[in-house]
Amino acid sequence: MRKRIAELEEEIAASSRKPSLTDLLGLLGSFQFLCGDLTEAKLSYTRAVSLEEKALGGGLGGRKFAAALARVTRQIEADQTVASVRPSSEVFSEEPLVLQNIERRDGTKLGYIEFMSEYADKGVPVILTGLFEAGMFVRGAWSFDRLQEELGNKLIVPRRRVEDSPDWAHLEDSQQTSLSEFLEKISASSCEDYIFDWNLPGNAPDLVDELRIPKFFSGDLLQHLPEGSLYREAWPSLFIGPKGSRSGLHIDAFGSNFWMAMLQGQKEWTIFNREDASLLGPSYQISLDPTFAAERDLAHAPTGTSEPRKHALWRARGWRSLLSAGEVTRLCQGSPHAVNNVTATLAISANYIDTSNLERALEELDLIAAEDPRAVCVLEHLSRFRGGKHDHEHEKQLFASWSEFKRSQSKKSRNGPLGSTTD
Ligand SMILES: O=C(O)CCC(=O)C(=O)O
Ligand SMILES: [Fe+2]
Repeated sequence: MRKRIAELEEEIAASSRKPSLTDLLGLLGSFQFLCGDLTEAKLSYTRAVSLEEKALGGGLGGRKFAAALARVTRQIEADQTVASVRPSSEVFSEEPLVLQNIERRDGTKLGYIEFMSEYADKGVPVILTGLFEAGMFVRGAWSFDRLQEELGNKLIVPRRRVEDSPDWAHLEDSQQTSLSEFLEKISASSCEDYIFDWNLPGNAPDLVDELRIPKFFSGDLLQHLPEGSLYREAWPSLFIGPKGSRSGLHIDAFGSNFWMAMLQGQKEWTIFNREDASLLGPSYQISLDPTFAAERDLAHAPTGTSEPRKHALWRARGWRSLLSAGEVTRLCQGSPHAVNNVTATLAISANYIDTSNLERALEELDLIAAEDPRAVCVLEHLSRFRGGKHDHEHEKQLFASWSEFKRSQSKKSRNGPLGSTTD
């Protein structure tokens, strides 16, 4: 709450002009939201948004309060769901938290269409095996030694877990360090920092060139965007975590799907059903990407599947499994998840959009574009792919080379929307 008040103070200090009625309504909405007066906050934001819309005449950008209205609306819906399933007698239920294992499938035998219908469309996570052996990395999977050799002198700002942080996944920036120094510290187990989502295409283009993208993810629609667009060059990214480091419960941004390939060590993944996100006590006070009240319980009972539920929020259904070196996991948009590094780990991952999450991603991008002009272009380009079907083309090749992944998609985008191509 203090962070949000500080932001509001900054906004006021930076504004040299007299506030308009729209700004005043927006500000009033923010304070009502902070005080928990959600119905009133929604009314204030609704009025601010309708004044904004009148002033803008239908443009996509410059809608300062559209995201705020969406946040408070989501908060009201989530709170109603929690209230409807939480009679007070159940608050300290002793029922165990039961989570299923994430299903493992041989990635060399699973068809693209089955992958899309059984996992992507149903919101079910999966662990794919056999992809490393089949050549996902042209020169063999990367090791700590290889990274030390190739990237040792790169400077990186790792993240650090802060229990009460309102930030995404409870991670905040730590001290800058060289990769070499970081690797020394994690092998000596004297480190709480976590290299998290460090951009590889920009920092290690030669390494990325060795990567082959499995057919399950090669239909990434972000690759159809003009070169340099927001999100297009952001992934894959690198994760190096010491034993015991952790990312808190979160949902990935902009309605994106996610894959992670595990190069070294083991991570414990806990994933909740996306329909049950409200049961985990989300707060949308700071951002469209919520923090969760259930994070605290999860962080203190991260292993095993039979600890008692701390409260009825634990009715949420989900999965928990160890992801080991040589395996690749894939997660659907909207699924809350938390990850615990059981050993020191090395992994790469990407967020992406395909036909399974396009509609959802467009909804989120519309809200992001309201404030961020770079997202307007993403939204406009991706809207052209609406209505596309899962593309059988992806059955043909197990992997796309890195250059095919980047180039072929931009070539296709010149041919028009998915479904209108004849290939
Ligand atoms: O490996 C991790 O810590 C989780 C990564 C993750 O969930 C993300 O980047 O969104
Ligand atoms: Fe995530």
